[in-house]
Amino acid sequence: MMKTALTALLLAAGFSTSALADAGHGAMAVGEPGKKAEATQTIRVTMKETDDGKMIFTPSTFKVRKGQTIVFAIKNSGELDHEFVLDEEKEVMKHKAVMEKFPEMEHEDPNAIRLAPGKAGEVVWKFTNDGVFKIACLVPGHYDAGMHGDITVAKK
Ligand SMILES: [Cu+2]
Repeated sequence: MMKTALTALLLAAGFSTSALADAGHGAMAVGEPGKKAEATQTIRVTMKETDDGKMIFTPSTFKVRKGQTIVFAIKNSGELDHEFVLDEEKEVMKHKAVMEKFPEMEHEDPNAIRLAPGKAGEVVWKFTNDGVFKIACLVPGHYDAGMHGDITVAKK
């Protein structure tokens, strides 16, 4: 998405431009886009709906180390579109609120991927800070149906 369009959406949703600046790339608490050649681990993640009405990531908890570059190899095994968004919790919750107002909003960010049913893709990410971060699907209703998880980044 073009930055001007995103700014307009965020302003319409009641967010300040400083909130947008906080979300700027290059200084994200969760880390930065990784280079696949530097990846030390590939983690396979499946996204799907369950028979009892939940939506899940499998697995939904992850442990990595600060400084590691991870390839998340993501498969949508469900019957609906799903997305994998990687960020710190406060950014995930801000983004979730925007998505609820603008469900058609698309992500073109390196920390996120949206996949149609049956599709697979990758997010390559370098974790530059320790802490606990989130993965989430921000298609409206999906987070609340269970579609989120935690990534714990340990100090070296
Ligand atoms: Cu979803």
